[in-house]
Amino acid sequence: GSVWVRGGTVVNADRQEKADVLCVDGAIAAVGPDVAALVPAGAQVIDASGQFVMPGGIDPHTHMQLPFMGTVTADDFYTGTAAALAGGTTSIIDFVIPDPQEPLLDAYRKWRGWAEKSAADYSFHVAVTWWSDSVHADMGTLVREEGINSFKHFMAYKNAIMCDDETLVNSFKRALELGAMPTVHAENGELVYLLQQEVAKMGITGPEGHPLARPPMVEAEAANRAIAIAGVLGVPIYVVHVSCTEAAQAIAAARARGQRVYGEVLAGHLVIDESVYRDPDFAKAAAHVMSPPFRAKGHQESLWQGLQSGQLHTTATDHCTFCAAQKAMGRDNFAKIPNGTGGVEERLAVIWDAGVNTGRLTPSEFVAITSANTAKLFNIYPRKGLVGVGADADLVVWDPAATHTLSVKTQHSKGDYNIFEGRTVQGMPSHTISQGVVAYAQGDLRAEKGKGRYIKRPAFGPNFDAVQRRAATLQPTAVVR
Ligand code: DUC
Ligand code: ZN
Ligand code: ZN
Ligand code: ZN
Repeated sequence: GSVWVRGGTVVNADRQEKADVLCVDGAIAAVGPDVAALVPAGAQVIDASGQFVMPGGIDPHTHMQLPFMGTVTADDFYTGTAAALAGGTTSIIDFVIPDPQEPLLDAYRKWRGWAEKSAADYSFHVAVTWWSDSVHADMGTLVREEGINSFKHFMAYKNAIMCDDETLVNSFKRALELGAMPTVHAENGELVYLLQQEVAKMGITGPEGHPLARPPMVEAEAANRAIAIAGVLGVPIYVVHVSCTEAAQAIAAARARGQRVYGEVLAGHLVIDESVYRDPDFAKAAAHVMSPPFRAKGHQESLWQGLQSGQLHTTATDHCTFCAAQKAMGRDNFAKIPNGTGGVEERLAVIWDAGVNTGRLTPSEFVAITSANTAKLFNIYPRKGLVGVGADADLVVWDPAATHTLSVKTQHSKGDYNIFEGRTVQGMPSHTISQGVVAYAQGDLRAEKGKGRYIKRPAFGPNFDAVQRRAATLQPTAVVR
């Protein structure tokens, strides 16, 4: 089939132009001012006049169907990717999270099975939650045979999936050998564990205790430690969900020293502050429990400035929905509230409205931080992240005049709460095209179960040649200043 997106303004990370886009058999066949002569008979036509035509969003951080903290998230790979498509996001990178001692390849195969029902294209970061020779070997198999080029490390969640320094160091070194990107959830899990008990001793058992047990310095310590380890080894590093000024500063300082450090920001952290945890309604406060927590308002400006200055690179959601009944598991102890919030469907609209409409970001900068940068850092560019001939026909047709009030009542996610509830945004997708097929058209979601494909991401890491050279000369005593 073919789709002719007519009369819009094509926005890429590096250019904007008035152009039609012709999609044929899942790929972009032409981009230009006059593609009419190339359009096959019977092509579907979308009138994009007055609209922007951008690469579909890529959310580099989601957790569909995640078994976590004694329960499983509400959105599975079908409902979660369907919600993504409704919001203009055409690819996700989710996480395989092995239990400690579980072979990485076993966990990987399990997640591949769960993800078969995806409606949109997907890929995986694989978490390294423990260390052994078999983990070292499995990382090699995942990179060489399965198209995995990034490994996740949880520095929090003690007695569960937390990495100690031995695991971090060994896994980062292995990632360097393989040309893969290590990524970290940066929070000092020992401090969180201690502070959760201290806060409880003070008699605070409700969700207002959650941010008290996870202050910004807990995140900054872990970010600094991970960055230092990566710096000594000479491996690039990607810090997921940077939520506070102190962690953003750690990244900027390392980059100023010439280190390859990348930072991801969640849509929620850009616009929601910690006052939500003081809501007297347990359900509302608990619905916002995710880690790292929402912060005092001042941190939002640091995150925006990081994205504007290019010191922070990607935006994501950490989409990880739990319903009220699940959040109630922590009724008497905030530490037992399953951590996670939604957003895969709202990310683009929230960032457009709070970023582009306010003048913080240009439309091209918006494309960079919602799609192109992720494609580049995880080595799927320009197949993804670009409106260009030969790229996958994953597009969002964006109506900058459309307004919508975000709400649980209109969302497609199976979560029963919307952290952006009541926020009116201007700028919404009118159409989402996935693999050259219209998957969403003005309120009509046509997500198809199983249509999503597993996307392999070849190894290399940014500037991998230089990294390899550095690895070849790495001395055990080398210290990088
Ligand atoms: N944080 C969350 O809020 N949920 C899933 C995992 C995480 O790190
Ligand atoms: Zn090795
Ligand atoms: Zn995390
Ligand atoms: Zn996460």
